Amino acid sequence: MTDPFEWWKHGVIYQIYPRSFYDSNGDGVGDIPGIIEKLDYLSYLGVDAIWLSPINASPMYDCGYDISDYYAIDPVFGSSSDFDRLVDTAHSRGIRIIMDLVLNHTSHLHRWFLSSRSSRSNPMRNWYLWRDGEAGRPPNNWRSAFGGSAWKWDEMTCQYYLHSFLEEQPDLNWRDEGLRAAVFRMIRHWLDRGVDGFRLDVVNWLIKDRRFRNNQSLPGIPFFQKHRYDRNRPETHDILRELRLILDEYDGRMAVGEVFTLPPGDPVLSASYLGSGHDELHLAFDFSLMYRPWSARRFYRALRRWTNAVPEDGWPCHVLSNHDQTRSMSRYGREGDREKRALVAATLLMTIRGTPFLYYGEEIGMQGWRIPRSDMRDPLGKRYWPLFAGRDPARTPMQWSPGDNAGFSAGRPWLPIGVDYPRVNVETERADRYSILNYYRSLIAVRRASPALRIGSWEPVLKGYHGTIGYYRRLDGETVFVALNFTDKSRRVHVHDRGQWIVLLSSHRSTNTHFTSLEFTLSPYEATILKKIGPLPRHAPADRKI
Ligand code: ISL
Repeated sequence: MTDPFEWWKHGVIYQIYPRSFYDSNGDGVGDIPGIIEKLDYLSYLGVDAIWLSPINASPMYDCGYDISDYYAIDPVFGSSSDFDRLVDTAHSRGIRIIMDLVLNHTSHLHRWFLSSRSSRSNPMRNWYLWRDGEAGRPPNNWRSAFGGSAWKWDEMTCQYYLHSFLEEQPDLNWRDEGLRAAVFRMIRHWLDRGVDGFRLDVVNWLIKDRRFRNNQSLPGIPFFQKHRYDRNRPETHDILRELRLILDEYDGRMAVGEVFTLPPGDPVLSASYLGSGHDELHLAFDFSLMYRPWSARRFYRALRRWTNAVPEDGWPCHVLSNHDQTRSMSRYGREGDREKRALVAATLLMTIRGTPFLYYGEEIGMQGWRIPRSDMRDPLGKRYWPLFAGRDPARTPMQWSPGDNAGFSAGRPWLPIGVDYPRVNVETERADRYSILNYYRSLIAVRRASPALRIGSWEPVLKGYHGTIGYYRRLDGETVFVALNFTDKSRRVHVHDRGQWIVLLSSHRSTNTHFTSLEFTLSPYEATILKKIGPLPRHAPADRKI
């Protein structure tokens, strides 16, 4: 039986970057009424929940990851009542809402920071991290993730404040009881308004070393440092335990944390934020797959490590793309093989044990396109141009139709539309039986109908050698077998398991095709999901091959 309170285990979670989803009022920026209009589409796709990147009031120095009022909705996205309408309408369709919670920092224009900054004796002074410098230099060697020192000198009170990202994003001081209480009050506010869960931004950075010790940096390369004292401090777990107690007071609410690490990722660290599996985060992102090149062996190993790291009572989740990374189509793809690889990756994402997170546009095969400097909006891209294209390519507007502006907006879109929109768009793909969109939709439907795929065991048998991954998913009497060919060559599958199988879904075969063994040839880039329908009947020749 599916426990409705555990929807976050069973369901598919779809990430919406609100600026880019659908613009209902022609100002070029996606908005909440636009999301409401597209709930039909999300029901058609079959997702169970949506995670919204930040929609709170913000001066948008970091596209909303710099919040100036946690209680308000930014007018560019709509009103407070639009948000309530979104929650109600989504709920009436069985779609849950996950909000982004940015708790490591606020905007420099948040009233907490304005107070904190106003004087050394302000009651909110300690809500942020203020320090004296050392002989005219910053208090220590910590670096901002976006480059440069993480400390900013403030003339007003002649001290430095810490900012792990932009200087417009001062870090909060989670050791302060008053700050903690204020944040937890705000969290209850959104839970009371019916929000089903939260995605916690850089959750592993919340607490900093009490003594502000220097990080070790490599000689001669100060920007390459081990973040021992400004990230992953042990006290972070206390905060998560407190948060979990609050969430547990409500039915069916969840938290997923962004445990940010650089490549190659750190599954053991990510899993540590799940605690015992019951007392910290419900889910934690591990970016290993996102950081792996296209290789069955590398993917298999990353999955194995991640699966082994998750505590027995915990639950994994998987993600191939998000608003900070190059889209999977562009990352894994190779000219000519792009779409084929996308189907293999999609099949893996939707059939592996753990909750899949699907980034908007992946289901139609959107790619990242280089954005001209004059159109760039991401502060990182502007800072590092031309060395780094920034994060805008992964944030271009959703491609709805072959019409003007890909049907995203009646005005000028905030970012240019991907050049392939006449072909890669929802309307065209809905009508094409063989589109990526229809494949995703079928995958989600197959997953929904199969308890083994949703919550069954994961038993790998083809472990990435020769470019294939194959695994069983089992629950009670149900057995599913998934075979994935990562290569552009045919590959033979030999698994000794006699029985009758039917194809639930395949990138290359018709649904319901009958197999009498798991000995068959996978076409180049074939992804096939089989379901066992029983033993071989007595009269069938046991060695008949397909
Ligand atoms: O985006 C990155 C590099 O391309 C990452 O270093 C990113 O900063 C990291 O994943 C943390 O991301 C989160 O917090 C940031 C925000 O800019 C990102 O959009 C968000 O996902 C600061 O809030």
